[in-house]
Amino acid sequence: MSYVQDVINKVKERNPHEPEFIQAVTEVLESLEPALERHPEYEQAGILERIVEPERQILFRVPWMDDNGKVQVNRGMRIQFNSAIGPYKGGLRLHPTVYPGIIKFLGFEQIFKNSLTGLPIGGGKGGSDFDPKGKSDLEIMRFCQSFMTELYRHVSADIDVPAGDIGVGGREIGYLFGQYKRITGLNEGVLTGKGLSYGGSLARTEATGYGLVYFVDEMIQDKNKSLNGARVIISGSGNVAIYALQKINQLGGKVIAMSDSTGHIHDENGIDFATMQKIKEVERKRISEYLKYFPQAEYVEGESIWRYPCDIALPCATQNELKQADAEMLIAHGCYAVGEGANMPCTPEAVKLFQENKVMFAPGKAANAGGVATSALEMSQNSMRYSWTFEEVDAKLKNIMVSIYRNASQTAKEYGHEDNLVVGANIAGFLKVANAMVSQGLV
Ligand code: NDP
Ligand code: 2IT
Repeated sequence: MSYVQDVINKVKERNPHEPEFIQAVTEVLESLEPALERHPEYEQAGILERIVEPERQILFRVPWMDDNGKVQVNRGMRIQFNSAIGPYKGGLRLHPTVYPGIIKFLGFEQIFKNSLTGLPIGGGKGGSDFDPKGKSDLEIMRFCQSFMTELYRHVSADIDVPAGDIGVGGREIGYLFGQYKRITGLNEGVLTGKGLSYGGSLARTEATGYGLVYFVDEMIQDKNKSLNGARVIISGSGNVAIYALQKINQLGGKVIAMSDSTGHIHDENGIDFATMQKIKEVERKRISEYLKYFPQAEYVEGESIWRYPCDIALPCATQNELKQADAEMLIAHGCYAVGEGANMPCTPEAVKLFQENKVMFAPGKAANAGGVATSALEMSQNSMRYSWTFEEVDAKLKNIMVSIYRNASQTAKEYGHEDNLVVGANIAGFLKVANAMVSQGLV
């Protein structure tokens, strides 16, 4: 049995109740075969066995009081996966589906994504099964303060730097930061995605969505296609989706459908950025509200958002949201490119179909790396006690996304898998981390 298959089998045996983690590990490890053939020293050094095992997993109780004076208890966690190339870095997710298997899949992906950015950041992820939906501002604050009251002892600007993910945006980062500072007295860059008046970076809010579109733009231009006039479907309407919408509109494309966890809207005239931002980011309402402003749009529940003819599909909501049947519909309708704004939004069956049908496919760990890359730029600015302008950060972000595309594309070619960005991104991200682990000895 090959080294890779042996390690995958062990991961399945040791993590039997964590299907998302097994899925992420299988996808990455299987694509590394060509790199491991060239580097037999990695097996001797146990690199794969070490890289699939988090360096540290912290699980804790998060008690908080709701507005009725009743005590509620959630489960909090932070998984510090790999620090070979820098401090642990990755978001916090607040969603009822969170359990260690989800955080481990996200933390594992984050190792390779962070490596691809070219910046010195290791991989980590955290979160809680707390459901922010329908909670008051004060409940969110009490939860965040309680979460940080445990987490503070495990994080710092040089140890582990959390940020946002599903359910965590500027408001939550603000409460978490305030509590960290109150407990430790340290005014340091322990979190990214902070408000602009207390250490946040310009363009961090926009970065993941913008970066996704910069990546996809570079990828399709390589095949002589253009965003100008392209018809695009974006799933989700959160942080990533909203700013992907804005950038697509700026570059001359048209977004014809977007969704939230309740349903989706469809409008062949193209979706308006300012209205979407107001409904979903400012007012935190349901996406169906969009029809109040644009009555010609339609609102649909219980049907796939991938059913409309489009050129480009950008899944930006959550893991495994785009399945085989969705991929079949997209291909039948002539979709030629898919860019993963979310982490692992396409199932392995869907990815296989895209590749077999020559649909250009941008995997999440490359295409959505603009968020964490800009977080690393926020860390740099915090260390320097300095702020770059929006244009400076945006230009750096664009350069980083183009470099990630070229690196993944070039690596795929070098290892005999031309046009396969899954193989290219995984190998390129892996080599840097593996070499750092070898250099640092058995730790
Ligand atoms: P948000 O919480 O801002 O938005 C999430 C969006 O997806 C919302 O519209 C939400 O709907 C929808 N959604 C969430 N869960 C489900 C579900 N189970 N079924 C259907 N719809 C769902 O999160 P982000 O935009 O930050 O994150 C989206 C994805 O992007 C995640 O996979 C995240 O890991 C990834 N990502 C985020 C980065 C960032 O910088 N924020 C960076 C890189 C990746 P509703 O409004 O109804 O809740
Ligand atoms: O999945 C991700 O890359 C994020 N949620 C962003 C992480 C970060 O540290 O900015």
